[in-house]
Order: sequence, then structure tokens, then C-alpha cells
Amino acid sequence: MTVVTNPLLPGCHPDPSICRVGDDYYLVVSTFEYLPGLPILRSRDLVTWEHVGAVVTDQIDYAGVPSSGGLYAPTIRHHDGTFYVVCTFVDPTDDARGGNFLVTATDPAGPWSAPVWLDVAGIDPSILFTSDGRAWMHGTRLVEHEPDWFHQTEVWVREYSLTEQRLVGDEHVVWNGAVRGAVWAEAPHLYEIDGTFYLVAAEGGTEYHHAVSVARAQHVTGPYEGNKANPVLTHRHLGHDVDVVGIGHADLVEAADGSWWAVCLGMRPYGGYHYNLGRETFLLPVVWEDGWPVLAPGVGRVPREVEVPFADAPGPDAGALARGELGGVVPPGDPRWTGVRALPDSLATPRGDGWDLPVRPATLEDVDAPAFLGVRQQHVDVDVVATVVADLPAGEVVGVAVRQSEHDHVRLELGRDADGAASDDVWTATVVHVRGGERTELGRRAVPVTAGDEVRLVVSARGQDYALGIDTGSGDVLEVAVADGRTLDTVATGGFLGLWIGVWASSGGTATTSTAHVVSVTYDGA
Ligand code: 6LW
Repeated sequence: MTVVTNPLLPGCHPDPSICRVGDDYYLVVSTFEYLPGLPILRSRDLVTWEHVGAVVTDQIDYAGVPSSGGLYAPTIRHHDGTFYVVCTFVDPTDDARGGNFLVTATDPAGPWSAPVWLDVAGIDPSILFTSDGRAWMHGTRLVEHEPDWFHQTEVWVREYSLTEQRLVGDEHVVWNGAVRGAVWAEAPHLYEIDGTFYLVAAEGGTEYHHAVSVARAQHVTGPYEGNKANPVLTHRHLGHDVDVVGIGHADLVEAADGSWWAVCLGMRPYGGYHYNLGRETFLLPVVWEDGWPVLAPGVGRVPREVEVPFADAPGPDAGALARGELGGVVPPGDPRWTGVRALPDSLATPRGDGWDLPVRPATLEDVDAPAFLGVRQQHVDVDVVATVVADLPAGEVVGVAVRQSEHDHVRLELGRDADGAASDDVWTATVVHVRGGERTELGRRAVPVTAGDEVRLVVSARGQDYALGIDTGSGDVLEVAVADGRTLDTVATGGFLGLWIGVWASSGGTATTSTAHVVSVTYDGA
């Protein structure tokens, strides 16, 4: 017996989907504009998870896709020796781009196939393989014939031909939410269980009103009868002042011992109604009563701790990475590293504990692929220290950043004074807050640096206070500014993401051949 402390996957791990193959569970989450896209995590016991790979590496062109666009809610399933992931690639500036797609792999570590694009609008696709050998795709989209209905969506079901690799037959609209006037009926997942078809769907939108509802039918195409207990799981009646909000977007899985479980997303507010870690993945038990699934039975909300009877006590293995329990050096091979619209290995070359990070003209404010390597903020209190070699020419900077998006982030940048006013041994550390696209300088100080020095660039988050500073060798961090984290989460900014913390470099738009050397990056969360 092992107890899981929720969240199962802290930090930005939204829209979880799970399946089991033999004794192994596989889980995938949304990644939006970050690459690699759709990490696959594997577990033997639902408790200890390890990264085994990622679904999207170079199959999709991310150029120009704004933050909180990119890869939305995926679904993972396994059928007849093949893994299937269905997902949506969204460009909010161009409806004609991307859309719903399907990829396959025999090894979940990859390689994954090129996308098969599906001719259907909307988001949140899922797929059910029925016992008669057929496959049924489903998803959600805005109700087109009722354009005035605010955020009204409908869940569709249509057969998918595995041989023709396309949707076939008639489409069936089966659901638009359990609650009259519900908005955003979405994240549908269909299951065939003992001859009955179950639909688990989210509604209320992926924020405060988020909820899970269930319906069932005798045929995959409906009609679906809602559970009178709907919504069967939500935290929206608990108010804002609670440990977890926004529970929804559930996916069910049956364990090898016949017990049932669900993963879902939720957010943990702190320092007011702000959830900087984003939408995290939670685990909860499920039982069946009277032909209906009961999520978190006897509790009715996401439990803080979940007992997993068949799990052995987790050891100190790679799964701890996913759970964010490891402190210290984050080596280049750590699967938590991500780039923005580019793979980490295309942005930088691993060297020692760190990276050679070629400077790029792109800034963090551009809808581009900046020289930025980041990890999810997985802890409320965290120290991230990037040790870098200060040797860039005037006009170029290396730094650390706390990133929500190109429009909203806080960055520390270290560079020589571009105007040449300072001596070679005095550089400038500046903290810039980009908020809603508006740039403000929060602090600036001259720091004693000689070209070639190793300096430590530091982000220390304590609750909603994010202190950014620099240690030039004395061991003491010279604080440059403290940013208010309440300006950076999606409650303040909109969008779908939690925060990332990373190291970056830029020449500010000018062509460059420089390389910043990142000696090491440490992440210590508490
Ligand atoms: C996801 C959908 C949602 O596709 O947010 O509003 C989207 N709800 O289920 C991005 O995570």
C-alpha cells in the first residue's frame, strides 16, 4: 500500500489522459507551445511515474503560434499492439491551420507517426475501440447553428476507419452538458464497459466552474442518459478560498486488479486567488454503484491523499522527476527541459552539467523560438539558479526568466552597458516585467563582472514574491527586484498555462554568432 499525495503531477500538467497496457499505465498531458510536445509518462503502480518520451518532436511546425496555442488536450489509448494519441493543434490566429489529428506508435517512447489530420472542427478529440473491432472518434466543438449561445459546445461521435485513416459514416451529436445552460461541454471520453457505453465529459470551462459529468447509452452513438447525480465531481461549490479549484477534465482507467481510477486537472490557489503552478494532474479512486462511476466515493472532492493498495512504496527513481521531488542540478538529459516552439536540443548543445546556448536575435517577447530553456515551476517556494559565463558582447544579454507567455513574463538580463558608459568590469543586471505586452523596468543595478566570470543568476520564489538577483562570486545574492507573481498566472493573464522558469539569451533582434555558456542550472523546490 502506498499513499499518493495529490497533485500526482505538480506544475503545469493539464488535460491528463491515461490508459493501461498490461501492468503499465501511460499518461499524457497538454503542452501548448512548448516542445517536446505531449510527454508520455509511464507507471507500474499509478504512484511512481517516469518520462518515457514525447509524442510530438518535429512533426508539426510551431512557427508563429502564440502562447497558449499549440497542443491542446490529448487522449492516449492502446489497441491491438498500437498506441494512439489524438489531439488538437490550435493556432488562435488562424482557424485554417492545424486542427484535430491522430498519431500512432508501437513503442510509446517513439518514434510517433506523422499526424493524420482529421476533417472535423473543434477540440478535445478522443477515440474508443469497441469490442466489435470498430473505432469511434469523439470530440467537442462550438455549436455553429446557435452562434449566439455563449460558449455553447456539443460533443460529437463518428466512426473512424483505421484502414482508410479518416472519419466515416454519420456524425452523431450526443451531449452538450448535464446542467441546463452549461458552457464548454468538452473533454469527452467514451468507454465500453460490460456492454454499456459511458461518456465522461467536462463542463463549465477549465476554470472555477469546471466539473465532471457522466452519461451512459446502450449504443456508442447514443442516446446518452445523464446521471442524475451530475455533475459527479466539481469544486465549484467550495468557493475560492479552498486548497484546490477547477477540478475537471477526467479520464478513467481500470487497474489490473479490477479497481478503477481517474486522473483529472485542478489548480491550487495561493497568495490570493492565483494559481501560478497552473493546471496540475490529480489522481482519485473510482467505484461503481448502480451502473454509474462514483468519483472520490465518500469524499465528493479530490482527496489530498489517495491510497493505492497495489502500489509498493516508491523508490528514488526517475518518477520523482515527474513529481517534482528532485532538487539540485537539472542535467541536460532531464526530460523536464522544454523549449518554446523549438526542441531544447535545437536551441542548445548539452555540455557538462549545462549547455552551450547560442544567442538568438529573438527576444522573449517575440512569437518566435527564443534561446530559452525552461522547466515547469512545480513548487510554490523554489530557487532556480543558472550559473552562466558572462562573455557576451555589448547589446546581448543572458538571463533567467519566469514565463507565462510572450506577453507576460519577468526576466532578469545581464549584459555590458550598450552605451559603453560602464567599464569592462561593471555590467548591468536589469529586471524587466512584461505585463500584457507592456514593458516595465522593475530594477537595475551595476554589478562587478569581468568578462569570462561565472555568475549565478537567481530566481527565488517565496509564495507570490519572485525575487530575481545575481551572485557575482561573493556567495551573496544581490537582489535586483521582486516581482509580484499575482500578475503572471492565468487568472491575471488569461490563457491556459502555469509558469515556467528558465535560462535565456538574446541579441535583441540583431544578427549574432555569440554563444552563452550555461555551466549548470539547479532547481530546488520546497
Ligand atoms: C482544453 C479544454 C479546455 O482543450 O482547455 O476549456 C483546453 N477547457 O478541455 C486547453 O487545456
